[in-house]
Amino acid sequence: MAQYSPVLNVMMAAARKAGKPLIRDLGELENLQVSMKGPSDFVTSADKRTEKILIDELSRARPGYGFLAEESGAIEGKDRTHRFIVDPIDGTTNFMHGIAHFAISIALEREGQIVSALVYNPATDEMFTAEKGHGALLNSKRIRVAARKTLSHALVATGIPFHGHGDAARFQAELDRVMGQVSGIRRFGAASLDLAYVASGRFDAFWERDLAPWDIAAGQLLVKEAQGVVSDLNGGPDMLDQGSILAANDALHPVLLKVLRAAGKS
Ligand code: 2AM
Ligand code: CA
Repeated sequence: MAQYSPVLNVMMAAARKAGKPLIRDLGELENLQVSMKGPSDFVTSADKRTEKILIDELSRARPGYGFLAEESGAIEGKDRTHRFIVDPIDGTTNFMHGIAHFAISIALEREGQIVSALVYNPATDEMFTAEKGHGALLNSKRIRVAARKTLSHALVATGIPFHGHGDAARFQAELDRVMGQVSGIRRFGAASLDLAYVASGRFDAFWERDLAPWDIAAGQLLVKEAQGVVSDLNGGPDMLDQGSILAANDALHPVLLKVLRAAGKS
């Protein structure tokens, strides 16, 4: 088989096209930090422009496919069996602050299953891709989750509930439990990249709650195809519906799930 399926090539070309102007924007955002006006309108328009480029490019190549996208919501297509799940800028807060840790995330859902996925950070030009049954790649090189099996050696990423959202007390309880047992915790602020980093063995694990489907649709396939294990935080397969996720290798996943569940009961 060729390294990428035709549809993944289409997705990659769309992400690269939409990503180019974001690099220019990042430079502009560094200047905007010190202006009184602030970067928020600028970011909103970058977000909308990025999503428009992605939807235009993807629909040109695959007319009829539907969409679920952060800015536009659900767009029904003539073809009811396919839709793209799109996050134009995941890690918007980082982007707004001129921090080069954000990504375009695109997943293709076929008959309810995610079959192709990419997470692309334009600032580092790292393109993480996966196709169901064909493994995961970073810039065309095969990736695998880390082999580390001891929890006390693990570097674990998470997301902190935002002001006014989610359950801060539950997160505190989870963090307390996990922090006491692992080697370190990271909070980088872009769920799609956290999952891509688990898939490529940089992080040993990642958990977060209150996420939207477009934050995790692509990243969860990257982890699975990199031979990792992904579940919602009840241990089931309903990450996209529940908005919670735990990703790790097959040794650490059950151990961390137990720790997080115990925290819920404390
Ligand atoms: P976003 O940048 O596309 O909003 C960080 O914990 C993760 O949560 C990111 O993937 C981020 O995606 C998502 N998120 C969802 N709602 C958010 C909000 N109100 N503020 C910051 N991040 C949010
Ligand atoms: Ca997002």
